[in-house]
Amino acid sequence: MSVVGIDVGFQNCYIAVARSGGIETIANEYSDRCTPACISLASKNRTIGNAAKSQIITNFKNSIHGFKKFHGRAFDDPFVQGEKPKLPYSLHKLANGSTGIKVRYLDEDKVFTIEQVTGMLLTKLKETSESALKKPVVDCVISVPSFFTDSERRSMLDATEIAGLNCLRLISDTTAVALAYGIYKQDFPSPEEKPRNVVFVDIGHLSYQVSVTSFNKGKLKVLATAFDPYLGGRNFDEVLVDHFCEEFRSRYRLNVKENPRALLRLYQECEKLKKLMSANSSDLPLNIECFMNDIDVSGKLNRGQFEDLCAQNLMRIEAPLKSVLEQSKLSRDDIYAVEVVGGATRIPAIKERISKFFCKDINTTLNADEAVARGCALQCAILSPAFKVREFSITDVVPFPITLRWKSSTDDSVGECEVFSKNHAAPFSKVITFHKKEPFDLEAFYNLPQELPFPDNRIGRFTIQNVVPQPNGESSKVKVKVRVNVHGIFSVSGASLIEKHKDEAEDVVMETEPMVQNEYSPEEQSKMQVDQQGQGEQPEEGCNVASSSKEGTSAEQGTGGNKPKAKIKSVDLAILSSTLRQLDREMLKCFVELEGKMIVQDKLEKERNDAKNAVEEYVYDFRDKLCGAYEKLISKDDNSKLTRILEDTENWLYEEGEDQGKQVYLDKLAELKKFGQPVEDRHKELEDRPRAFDELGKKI
Ligand code: ATP
Ligand code: K
Ligand code: MG
Repeated sequence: MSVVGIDVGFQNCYIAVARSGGIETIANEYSDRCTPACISLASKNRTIGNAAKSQIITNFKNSIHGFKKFHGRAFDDPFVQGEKPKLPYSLHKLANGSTGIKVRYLDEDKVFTIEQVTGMLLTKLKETSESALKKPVVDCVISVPSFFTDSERRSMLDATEIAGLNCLRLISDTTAVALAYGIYKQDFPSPEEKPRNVVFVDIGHLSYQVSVTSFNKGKLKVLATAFDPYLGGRNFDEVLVDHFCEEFRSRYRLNVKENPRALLRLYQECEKLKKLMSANSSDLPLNIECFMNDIDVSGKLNRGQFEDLCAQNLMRIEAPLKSVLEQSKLSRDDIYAVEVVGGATRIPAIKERISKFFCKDINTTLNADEAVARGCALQCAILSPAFKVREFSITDVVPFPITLRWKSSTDDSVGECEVFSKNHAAPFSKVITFHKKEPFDLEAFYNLPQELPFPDNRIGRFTIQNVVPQPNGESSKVKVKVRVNVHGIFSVSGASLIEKHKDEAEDVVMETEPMVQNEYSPEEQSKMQVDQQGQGEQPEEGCNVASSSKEGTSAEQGTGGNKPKAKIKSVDLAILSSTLRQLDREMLKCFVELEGKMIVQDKLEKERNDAKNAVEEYVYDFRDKLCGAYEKLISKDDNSKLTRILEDTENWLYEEGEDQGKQVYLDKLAELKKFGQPVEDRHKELEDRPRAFDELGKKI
């Protein structure tokens, strides 16, 4: 079984694998450990990663980047609408209201769902892992921002399925970093001692995330998370772009924002300038040749000026830091260390703000780019039976409180219960008891919409089916199991009806329970019985995905099994779930198939191109030799005859041979070799002869 962790960044993706020697970040075919989150579509194939990034400007309408935040989002979402004018490619509203991406592919207009697009990226990352590990990769752990909501997480999981991956866990970026930080440390306080609290900060290209995590020997527990989902390196690029757009308008009369290609180039140059400024405080130049209307542009800026321009962004650094301290009720003195990762934390002004806030030096002991991927690989290793890792328990938090709502079956009232509070431990399951005579709906939603980086606070509707009254006409006791699973996704994972049998004595325990009423009305809400399955410290899942087989647990388990079992029979009830913007399962199957077809198409196109390149290379190589090594081996006539054949082939490659099938090129190469091989053989023979003499000489 492969053990792979993937950091799917808004801009940059990293892969780490566990090998016997430990965790290693792996490089792609460009010897680059970073694979850009970029996909370029064309008339014959798609390119993904580094090759796609280099096409961002030439093929700008069909090069997709910056798409991670479209997961689980409605097309009408204000964030999506805000991004639309900034994007060189087009967005498209899908039938279910989700965000699709419209491109030209295989000479047709095509709309891809966001799951398909991320699926393409994951296909590439899967292939990269497979060539590093030299075996198929299926199981993996993937990181998501800690503030991803249910629909975003489900959408990401669908993308992994499209790429043929089996995601064992979606883990928060900052939790992955905490794991990478903690697993090898030997000096944590023992479990009964006061834990060691560490703050983790990850500022990437799009987002800013903070967590405060407590460590004891063998375990980590996230205490709180906070975030600014729309503050990242990109905001700092934008400030520079705006600054130079203004400058170029007055100095060169150029309207850069009207020219997508020029704007993309300016973004790239500004990002480079920003990175240079992290290491250099003097004036730095920005030069772009032939920028627009054949005009060369230039400008300069220093770090001080840059920081002035970015004052608004820098002011936003403090709030999430303050928030995690408030939420965890810790003071600055309780914080043992502050560890920062993510590319944008290299900006000196950002580091200064963080350090100033905590009144301590910040640590950069972790690899800022690779820590998330390494943490993911470690989590995958922990989950993998094939890999031996140190025992380490990971408890994450629920970032947004979740509430269930249901209608009364007797009147118009509505019942509500917050089933997971903010920063509740996750993964976690709970059992809630209802008294019902008929099937009923539970609606799950995030009850603090103002905290949500998302305008839609719905999670989904869960219908508990097949509920019937007791034989005597009374309401039945229905136990509903709700949980936040290993991916941080909420679900109603099981329901059972408790049957009482006539001939048996009344179940006293049940009678004395606080809620023998027919149903929960809002007033009775406080009496709502929420049985927590004792797993605060030790999540039931134990981070083990296989435990999904525990779905539909019987009621006894939920109530501690303290009742005489013989009197109660529990019948599992079917649950119909419909979650927000869930991709249709049949559709998902189609996408899996389609991805497979595109992979084949890319492979065929690559083989075709390789065959064409082989012809081209042969022509150049042979021509060189005709003027060099082969010159003395053949007559002048033969030489000019061969030269002509090569010239014809070269012309053919530019004309009707420009776009042929693979076989045509293979045939062409074979034909050329018919002429070339005899010469090559003679050359080889002549080369070998003196060598043979030499070797003979040595023996004598
Ligand atoms: P996200 O975590 O938001 O999904 P990501 O993981 O793709 O995004 P990172 O790779 O962590 O993001 O960081 C990329 C950002 O860091 C870019 O904005 C990049 O310009 C910036 N960055 C990288 N190096 C430096 C540097 N030396 N100075 C300033 N910024 C830098
Ligand atoms: K990254
Ligand atoms: Mg990141």
